[in-house]
Amino acid sequence: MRKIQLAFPSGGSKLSSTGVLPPLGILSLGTYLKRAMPELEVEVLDGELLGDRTIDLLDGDVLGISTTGANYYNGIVLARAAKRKGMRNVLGGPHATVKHEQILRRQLSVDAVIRGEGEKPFLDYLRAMGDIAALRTIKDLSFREGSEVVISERRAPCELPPLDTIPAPDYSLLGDFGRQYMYNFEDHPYTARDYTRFSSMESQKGCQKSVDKGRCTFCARIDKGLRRLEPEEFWQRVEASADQWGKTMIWDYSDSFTGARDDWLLRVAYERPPHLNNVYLKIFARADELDEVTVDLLRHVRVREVFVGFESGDQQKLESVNKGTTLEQNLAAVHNLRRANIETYGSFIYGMPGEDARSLELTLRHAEDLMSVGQLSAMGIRCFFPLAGMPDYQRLVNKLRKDGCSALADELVECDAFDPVDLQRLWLHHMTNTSYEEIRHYHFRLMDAAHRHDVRINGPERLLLL
Ligand code: B12
Ligand code: SF4
Repeated sequence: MRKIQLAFPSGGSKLSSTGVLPPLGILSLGTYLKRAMPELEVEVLDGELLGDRTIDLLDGDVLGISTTGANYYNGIVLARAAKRKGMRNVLGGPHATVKHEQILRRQLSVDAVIRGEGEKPFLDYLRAMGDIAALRTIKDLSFREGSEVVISERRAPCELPPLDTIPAPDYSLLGDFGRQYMYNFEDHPYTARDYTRFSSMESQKGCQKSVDKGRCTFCARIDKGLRRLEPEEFWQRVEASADQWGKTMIWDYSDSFTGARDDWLLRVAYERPPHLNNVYLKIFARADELDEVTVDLLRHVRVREVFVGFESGDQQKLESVNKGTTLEQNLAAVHNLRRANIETYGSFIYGMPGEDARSLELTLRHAEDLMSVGQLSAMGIRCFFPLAGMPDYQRLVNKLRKDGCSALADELVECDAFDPVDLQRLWLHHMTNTSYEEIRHYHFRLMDAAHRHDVRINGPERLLLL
């Protein structure tokens, strides 16, 4: 084996970070493989940046494809093209982790699927390729052997490596295309605010809330437990990503940054190197964690923007998806953030279970209250997207059966993927008491309110994953 290529297919909504931040999952994977097998040529291809050109660039021995529920179909187009060129295809990422068996049964272009965190099992797979007995011993691997699909056992959370041992991503794996991200950043809103670099990292894997109170039913995350970088390693990685001559924004993808119940955040705040005074962070956090003390620590860490999932303005709807937050906590969170001069990016979902005109009205009012009390930089709102792996995907299957649509329910279970927009429409039809038209009507009203408050908001074209 001479060369391995890792691709993130395009798909889903185009956001301001699309084509500006490279895909961290396959960069991390590629860095790990290159370090373990230095003789191997490793290339990372971002379909969000390259579009249809990705296919022309396929020329390795193995293609690793990173899948979500939104980009899976484009991933299969890549896999078929790669197969025609004689490559071996391995899928990974959140979608393939859940639908591994169905994928291997239905897609002959796919040779194997790795479930969950890919670094170690992918390396083991590359080393064992062709040796069926060795392949069978690799945990978190599914592959086809003749007409049989072999599914190995899953790694227990305690078998996963400490985060500090997974190397920071090596951006040189992007080759010449790496420069394109910098050119695209010139049109990003952060450039107008004097940032000279925008980068991403992941300091924590897992979600403490799902450990303590169970997962939100609309969440499709695949990691278990909670692991973090040591604060010293955290700051070393921040420093390595920073532009020492300019102003840097780093988006930490940990979900949530403020979730740990111990003193991790305190240590991170305490150990901040004073010379990194022009490096700022954007993070994900939950409203119930953003009390005054925590927000003060965020200010010390130099967090500038916090992405908070408010989801709905109807308390009953929040409870129906096991969100674990209250409307009062939402208001307190934006208030505390504002006092610390930290902006909030507010995220909402239309089409909660049982959503109707009344709950949409409550969401509209709550969003207005949040804009009045807080310092909102923007709001992002989508229609509910039930993805395989979410508890709500199973809820939809159950409801379809109850509504007499058993064939459709079976198809959702047995398929390797379902068209994303059809899924959204099915959900609205069977799980809510509203319609896409009514949602659009409320969205236009919310857009008016956002414009009055001078808060950026997505247009209606982003409500569905068209
Ligand atoms: C950052 C992010 C984004 C960014 C991506 C920017 C970029 N260029 O990377 C943006 C904002 C654009 C985005 C968009 C979307 N996202 Co998003 N996003 C995330 C987030 C927060 C972090 C992802 C990440 O980089 N993690 C860090 C890396 C190191 O981990 P990783 O990506 O999971 O990769 C590891 C494993 O998955 C695996 N792996 C991944 N790929 C591969 C490939 C191979 C071959 C192998 C072997 C292994 C492997 O190994 C990797 C290393 O350990 C996750 C939630 C989370 N915290 O994971 C959601 C998440 C991935 N997103 C999700 C969704 C739904 C979306 C959207 C559909 C939203 C929308 N409505 O449009 C779009 C789809 C985009 C697309 N093209 O498919 C879901 C996916 C669920 C699913 N089943 O598909 C997640 C899990 C959120 C959630 N809670 O449900 N997203
Ligand atoms: S949506 Fe966020 S808080 Fe809820 S379970 Fe998923 S990662 Fe945790």
